[in-house]
Amino acid sequence: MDKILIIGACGQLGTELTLKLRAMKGRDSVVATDLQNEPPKIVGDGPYEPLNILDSDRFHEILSTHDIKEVYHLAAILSAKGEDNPKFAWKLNMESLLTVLEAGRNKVKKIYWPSSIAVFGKDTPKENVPQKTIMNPDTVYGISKLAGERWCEYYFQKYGVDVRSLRYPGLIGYKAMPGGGTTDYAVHVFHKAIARESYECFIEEGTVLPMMYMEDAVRATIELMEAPIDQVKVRSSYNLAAMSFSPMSITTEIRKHYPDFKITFVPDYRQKIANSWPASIDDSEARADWGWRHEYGLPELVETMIGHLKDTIVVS
Ligand code: NAD
Ligand code: AKB
Repeated sequence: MDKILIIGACGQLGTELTLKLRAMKGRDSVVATDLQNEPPKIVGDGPYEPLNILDSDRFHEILSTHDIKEVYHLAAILSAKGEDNPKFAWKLNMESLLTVLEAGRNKVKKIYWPSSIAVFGKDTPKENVPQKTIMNPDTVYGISKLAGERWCEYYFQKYGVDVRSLRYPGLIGYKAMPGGGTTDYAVHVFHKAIARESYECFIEEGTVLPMMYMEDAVRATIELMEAPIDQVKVRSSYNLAAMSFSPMSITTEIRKHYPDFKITFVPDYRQKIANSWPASIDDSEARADWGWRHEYGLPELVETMIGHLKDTIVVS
């Protein structure tokens, strides 16, 4: 079996993708890497190498040592954190992608690199955003994701690099905390409700954004990576969708389980980012090309998140 390398394996998505790929392909077939010297316990069961992906010599050393054939490159600075240090966000998000794409011209046979709804901006239609539309992102994160999509298509067209990509909505899971995005509120809100604490939400109550339960996102990723090559027709990045909701609509759903849950809305700089993103996405090309189907809507998401978190969070 071809060996897989995951870059950014200890993050919100990487944790769950590493666990799923190891369960499917065997723990020794999946080498997890991230900045830290030791992985957290949850991803600890299998090979792990510390890697700063800006160190391309170290990346190539790991590729050779483990004879890696597939790379999932997840390391990035996300939308909110990116605005603190735009130059560094650009450097990490772009340099690392080019390092990985170059490896795709040699030994690596297949690459996965995620894009985001952040590629869209305030000139993009708000509802049912089609695959091809006006983009004009407003954040350094969105600009880097859009440029990244262009690089992916370029490396596919020019060098035949088999790089595949999805434009994820906000991802919500219970195994790892989010790492500096605008949609992070949709994870934090569960932790507060279950701890019986009130939550001060940094996004306005009525702002609707596209979202997805992590299990759907991980399944979409693996399905795209395992699709026959002739079914992968979009070589920039596929639109991907499951549900859309606002802070108030997720609160209403959570209150079915925790009727006393209190939330206040104190928008900060992340509101402007949220305002620039669409409310809903048309993912019909992913559905037609490689059979994408989401499984979780808002009620299923809320029930599943609470079901998993309620025994692990201390009630205050
Ligand atoms: P995260 O911030 O939780 O995880 C990123 C990981 O990358 C972290 O563990 C971090 O330590 C690691 N990392 C940072 N700098 C690194 C470096 N120089 N070298 C190696 N590793 C480094 O992010 P995430 O939410 O897991 O996102 C993963 C990918 O999915 C990103 O590319 C992100 O843009 C994309 N994405 C995520 C979401 C979401 O809602 N989580 C939505 C759309 C797209
Ligand atoms: C963020 O909010 O930055 C991410 C994303 C949608 O890319 N969750």
